[in-house]
Amino acid sequence: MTERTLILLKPDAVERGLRGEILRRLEAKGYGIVALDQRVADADTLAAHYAEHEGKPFYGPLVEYMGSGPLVAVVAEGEGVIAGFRSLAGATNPTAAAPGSIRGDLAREWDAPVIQNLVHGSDSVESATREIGIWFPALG
Ligand code: YYY
Ligand code: MG
Repeated sequence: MTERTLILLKPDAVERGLRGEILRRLEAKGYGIVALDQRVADADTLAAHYAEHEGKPFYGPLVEYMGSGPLVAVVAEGEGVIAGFRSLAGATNPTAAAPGSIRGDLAREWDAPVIQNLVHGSDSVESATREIGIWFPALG
């Protein structure tokens, strides 16, 4: 089914100059880019985006880190893109992420905490709809 997903290239992806490499993988797979915007996320946006994680031990460091510098918000589109991008991204923990995945190939745990795992991708149709509405209200 053609669907849309919300992708974030996290501040570590921007700082390390990996935007092109990550977007290359997205496009090479055959997904389309509907919207793309680099910005510094404000606290309200991040609180809404990560509401499901509120109260977890990594929540505070996560939202603080995500607001610490520019990130790139992307809406991608394609057949099965929600699961497909999470497959491209790999497991949350960079050490567990398979070689060939964005996190498996490019993220590392020994000099950065797990919150710096380069990318976010929506995990369901409901999450994607909610998150696209947060980051790109005009598309919501
Ligand atoms: O969807 P995904 O990004 O793979 O993981 P989530 O379970 O939604 O967690 C969001 C974000 O929080 C994750 O990308 C890194 C961070 N995090 C963490 O630092 N430590 C954990 N044990 C779980 C998640
Ligand atoms: Mg998630």
